Amino acid sequence: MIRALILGGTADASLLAAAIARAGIDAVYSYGGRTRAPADQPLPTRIGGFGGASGLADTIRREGFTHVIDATHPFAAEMSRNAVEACTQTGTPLIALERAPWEKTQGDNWIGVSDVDAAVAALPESPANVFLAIGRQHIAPFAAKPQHAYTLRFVDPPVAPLPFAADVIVSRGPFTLDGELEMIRARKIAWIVARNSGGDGARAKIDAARTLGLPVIMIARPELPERPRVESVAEIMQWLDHSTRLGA
Ligand code: 3Y8
Ligand code: NAP
Repeated sequence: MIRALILGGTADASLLAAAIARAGIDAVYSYGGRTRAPADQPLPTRIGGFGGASGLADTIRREGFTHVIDATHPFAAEMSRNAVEACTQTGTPLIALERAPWEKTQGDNWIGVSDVDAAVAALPESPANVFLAIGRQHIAPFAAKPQHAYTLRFVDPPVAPLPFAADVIVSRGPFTLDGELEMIRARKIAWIVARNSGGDGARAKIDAARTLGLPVIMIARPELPERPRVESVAEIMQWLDHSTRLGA
């Protein structure tokens, strides 16, 4: 009998939760607890960390999970690493639902960097209007270049003082091309810093940058350990169905 743990927190994870609920599969949806009011899910939901890989392994044993689906974000590297370790420790089948990275296309002006520090280094020295579309958790390094006029975008209003002067847009996304074009034009944004998240929820700013011929400093995804990965909900449902037939 399947009892699945979904490590969620993304648009794809929400689509997966709906499919699993429709199929009547016993499952629990897990949020990391990063936002004040995460979207409701059609499954029993837990919020907060497990306490590292060992805590996740204990949860798998205690709750009797037979399958783990890592549907977290490509930049949620620690969670993904812990899932690989915990599922190895407990011998639990694991699969990742991971969308493909965005590919540079005709007209894109991308500056590829490996991490946030390299993104700061890639910004010009002369003052510019810069849009940091990388959330709340990793903005501190930009304090090294306070000469820029920064626009940030958070899911929730900031609770702590910002490490540098900035204007904060509070918006959860998914975002639209028209909305991004309007915001970028209104603020005369000249540089955009983004992560290569993939998916549709965050890509409107990339399309807007191409339309306006703006440079995008694109932060590459972190390396993740090997684990089975698919890009569609349908493939996850086949994986679960296959496990059922094998009596896993
Ligand atoms: C808590 C769940 C849905 C899910 C929506 C997707 C799309 C919109 C785009 C920009 C980029 C960013 C950020 C972003 C996007 C979707 C998706 C996606 C990027 C929620 C959610 C949770 C989070 C956590 C949050 C992070 C932050 C990152 C904002 C819910 C809304 C920048 C990623 O304030 C914080 O602490 C926020 C933290 C991790 C990255 C960061 O380091 O700040 N996501 N985002 C999940 C949990 O607790 O487990 O609140 O309902 C989910 C979504 N965020 O149902 O349609 O699927 O990617 N999320 C990035 O791409 O760089 C915004 O502004 O252009
Ligand atoms: P992270 O840095 O990889 O994980 C840090 C710790 O947060 C994990 O070790 C775990 O704590 C806890 N955690 C993370 N995701 C969890 C989940 N789904 N359920 C339970 N605990 C979780 O994670 P992150 O980048 O902060 O992302 C947190 C959440 O936001 C994830 O659900 C992710 O899908 C979502 N999200 C992230 C981004 C992004 O840009 N990173 C974008 C969109 C959505 P313990 O070690 O205590 O178990």
